[in-house]
Amino acid sequence: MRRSISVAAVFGAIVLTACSSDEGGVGDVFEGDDVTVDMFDNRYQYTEIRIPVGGSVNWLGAGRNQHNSVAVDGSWSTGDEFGSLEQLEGDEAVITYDQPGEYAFFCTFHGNDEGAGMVGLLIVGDV
Ligand SMILES: [Cu+2]
Repeated sequence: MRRSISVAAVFGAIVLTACSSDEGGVGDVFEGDDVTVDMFDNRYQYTEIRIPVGGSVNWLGAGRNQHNSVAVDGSWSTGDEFGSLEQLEGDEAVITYDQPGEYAFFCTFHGNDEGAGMVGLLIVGDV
């Protein structure tokens, strides 16, 4: 193991070790062009999502509770796309991301903008 491993990588490894499940445990990473992210009760299917510039994410309600996904920096929100911050099971909000960047995101019902609870990180492009 490299000595220069980042704190984030160590944290991710710990989470992956602690929680492995068949349908995407906490800490799972997705990398690809377009992705559907289930918003479970009360966590995201992936907590790290990597897409290219122009890639899209389908934020899909997949729980009994209402969920959403909002960028900490305010640059995007499923509420803007869906018309409501209350997505129930089967409700979709497809957002295409044209601006490269690292976007921390959270569910306004079950997480917060300080990284607690139902949160994740979206990385668009090579940043
Ligand atoms: Cu939620």
